[in-house]
Amino acid sequence: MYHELSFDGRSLDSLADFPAARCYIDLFEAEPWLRNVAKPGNVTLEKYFKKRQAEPGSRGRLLKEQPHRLVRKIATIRNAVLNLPDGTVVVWMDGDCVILRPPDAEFLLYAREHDVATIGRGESYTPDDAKDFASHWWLPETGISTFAVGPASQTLLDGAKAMYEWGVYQVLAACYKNELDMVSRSFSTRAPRNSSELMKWICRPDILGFSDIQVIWMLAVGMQHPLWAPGDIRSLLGSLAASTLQVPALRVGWYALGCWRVQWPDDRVLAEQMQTYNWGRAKDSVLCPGQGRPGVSLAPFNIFRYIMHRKGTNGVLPFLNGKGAG
Ligand SMILES: [Mn+2]
Repeated sequence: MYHELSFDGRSLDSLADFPAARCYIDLFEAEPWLRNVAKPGNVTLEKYFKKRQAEPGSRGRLLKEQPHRLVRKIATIRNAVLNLPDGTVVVWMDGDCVILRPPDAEFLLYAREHDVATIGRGESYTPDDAKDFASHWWLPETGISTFAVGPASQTLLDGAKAMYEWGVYQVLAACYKNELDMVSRSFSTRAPRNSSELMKWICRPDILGFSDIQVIWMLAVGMQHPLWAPGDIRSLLGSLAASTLQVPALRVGWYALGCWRVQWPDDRVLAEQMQTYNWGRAKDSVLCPGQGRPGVSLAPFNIFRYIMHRKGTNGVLPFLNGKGAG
């Protein structure tokens, strides 16, 4: 069990609440770099938000506490992925997830065959003319993510750490250095056709940022885009891009959460859970098993058969007010 007692300044006695855990890892002791990022007033983060908030139309959409909080999720996953034997499957579930079934052979096979896999959100985020690029525009919903431990997933998580420490800021600095003016207004729905257009896309405030969704997108999707091939963008991002690009063929998988009724019409457990499921923004962008395209790996099953990401309502952890952050 990961805990944050040293950061909270609380004693180990509090762990008596969780007697079932086999071992206890203090996240801030196991990942010492975390203290600096999670600390309010971090200089790099302050510089980032100062730049972003000066952009026209920033409308307070930048949550300043986001990196301090969400980096803990990345640090926890990284600690597991960097310390477990190769081939181990690490499953991340947000506190607003519920487990419907234990992982079985089908689930584990898919998870093991992909360095990283998360829920995919499809079409509504895909540029109008980029349907054939498919997953280059899918948005990860990282409430449920799996990692197959090995050099590729370990490099990915090192990249995620770097993104929080300096990478996101460095990318933004590169955006400004390129005089990509009107960064916040470049909401083209046309797919980038060259590295300069891709850079513009990547500078968008909804694409580049400190939510774990944005960080994982950048590393697992954005930087895997063919337009990142050796060229000016690569040199702009320096060692961050270089280290992630060195991962030979990061195997990215996507979990589907649509069409559950078609696939498992008699699944009562799932049907019951789905009645209370809050689709929210998901309803227009879910993918169904079997919707994969050439070069895109979409899991052959609905992830909700095993785990449901309830997005903001009580899951394995109750939220005090019944509402979480999603
Ligand atoms: Mn969640």
